[in-house]
Order: sequence, then structure tokens, then C-alpha cells
Amino acid sequence: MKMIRTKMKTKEEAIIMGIPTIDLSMENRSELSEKVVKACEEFGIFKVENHKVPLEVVSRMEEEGAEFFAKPSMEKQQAGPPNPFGYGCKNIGNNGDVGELEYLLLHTNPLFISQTSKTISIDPNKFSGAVNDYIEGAKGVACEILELVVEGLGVQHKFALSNLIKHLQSDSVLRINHYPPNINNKPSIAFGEHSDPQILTIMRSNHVTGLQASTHHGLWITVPPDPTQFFVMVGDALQVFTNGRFRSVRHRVLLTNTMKARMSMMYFGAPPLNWWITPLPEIVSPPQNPSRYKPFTWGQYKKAAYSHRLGDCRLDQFKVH
Ligand code: GA4
Repeated sequence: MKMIRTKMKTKEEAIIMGIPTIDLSMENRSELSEKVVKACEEFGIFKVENHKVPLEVVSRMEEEGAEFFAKPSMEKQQAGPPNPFGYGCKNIGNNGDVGELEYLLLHTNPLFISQTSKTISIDPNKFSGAVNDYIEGAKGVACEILELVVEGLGVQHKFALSNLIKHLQSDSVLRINHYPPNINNKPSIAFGEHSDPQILTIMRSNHVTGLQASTHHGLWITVPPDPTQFFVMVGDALQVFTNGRFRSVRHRVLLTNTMKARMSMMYFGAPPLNWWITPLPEIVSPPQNPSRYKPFTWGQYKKAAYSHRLGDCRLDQFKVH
């Protein structure tokens, strides 16, 4: 969907506003990086077209997901509970949040995938093969976006951010969500409002609508699904790396489809647990423009995130007042 207006003054204007679409095959690199930075600043969410992930990689992952969620509940439970990884049903996190969905939460480390696949599929090699290929594809998209972000922000070291998710010890996660058809015929919130704690989220869903993103003014935009493309979302860690120039996007899933299940796949790109999350040196220039956040490691932030409710603004406790 094309962006109709970026500057918003009234509610009416907001309603006709869609999220930006960025064509990754654009030849003019500096124009492309400018567009990415602008989309991150203004929306924190955008769609990318002409990515290089083969369709076959996406459909294999989709088939494996559909096959798993079609199993009887007893069999799925064998892959749970998701503490911290595995199969989950309705419960989200550890503090009483619930949603109208079931999901698989997987660490992206291939050794972990090969172990967990045994409890998920009767053909663990086929499952882990599909998951690993999908992760490689989504990670590629995330790295490309992060390299464009860095270029657009004028940061010297091109791989300053992408290296964090390419790192062997990266704490990135893959999540597959399965939402049942909404038989009540009343739109309902199936996954509550929140921002993602990581650096960047790469999301792809089937054709069933549901994702909504909040503008910086607090208005909800419905994001039309596009099964062949990816959606990029700014996470809390990227907000800190850019010293608040980008803001993590608050989003939720609202279900309206009475006939079909929604399935979405999210790759959450994160650094290693012991990595410090602090603004990129080129972004801050004390004393005029100091860091707005107290330094913390990704491990500390994750711990803090899991001690909060889903919708909490977890970054607040790390802000310099
Ligand atoms: C949101 C993004 C990812 O889905 C997730 C979620 C995690 C979970 O479902 O276990 C969290 C949530 C997410 C944010 C705050 C904490 C942790 C549930 C929750 C209440 C896997 C993640 O990393 O953070």
C-alpha cells in the first residue's frame, strides 16, 4: 500500500494513511538508504518488495508450520511449554498475558533447531531444514535493512548493526503464530499491543488480515497482508542504537476473518546476550547531544522485558531523566 500522506494533522487524515513500501531493487543506493531511514523515523514499520528470499523457502516454512498446527493438541503440547522456547497456547510471557493464538518460539541457533525439531515433527530433518533456510532468508533481509540504516545515518562502519545479528552467539528468535478463525464475528484483539524488544523484526504472514500498527500519534493503521513480501518493524534496541531518532513501533493483531486461520512468522534480530545496547557513537555528541539511555546489555534488557507485562513501555526504566 502506498503512503498517501506522511504529515498528519487530523484523525481523518490518519485513516487514509498507509505504511510505506520500499523497493529493495532500487539502484540508487543513497536514495534507498534515505527512504529506509525516513520510514524508520516516521512509521517504524514498512513493507519491502523485491527481496531476494526464494518463494520456495517461504512456502516450505509455511507448509511445516501448517502441518504442525494441524496436529491434535496432545501432540503439540509435547513441544511445550515455551519456557523459554517451544510450543505455547494462549499464554504469552510469564506475567499473565493471554492471546487468542498458539505459537512456536524457536531460538535461531541451528543446534537448538535440530534438537527441538525432534519434538515438533515426525521428520525432524525436513522441519529443521525448512526453518534454517527461512531464518537465513529473513536474516539476510534484516542485515540488508540494517546496512541501509547505518549508511543513511552516516555511520562509518557499514556492518555496525548487521554484524550483531550475524554473530554466532546472536540471540535472535523465530516465532510462528497461528490464530484461529474468529468465529464470533466480532473483531477481537488476539495479540495485545506491544513493541518488540529486539533490534529489528522481519514479519511475513499468509493472506489473512490482522496486523495493526500504531502511528507516533497513537492512531491504529491496518496493515494489509502480502504473503509474498516482508514487513520490517523497528524494535526497542534499535530505538536505543539511534538514541531515540527511531522509535520502536507498537503493534497488535486484531482478528476479523471468520473463515480462515492467520499464520505469521517473525524473525526477531537480536545481538549476543552480553552485547551493550548504547547509542551508536556517531549519533551522540555530548555535551549537546548526550545519550538518552543508561547503558545496558541485551541480556539485562531481556530479563527486564520478561519481568514486565506485554504492553508495558519497557525502555522507560532505562531512560536518562
Ligand atoms: C514480544 C516479541 C516476541 O514475540 C517475544 C515476546 C515475548 C514472549 O512472547 O515470550 C514477550 C514479549 C515479546 C515482550 C515482553 C515479554 C516477552 C512476552 C512478554 C510479556 C518472543 C519477545 O522477545 O518479546
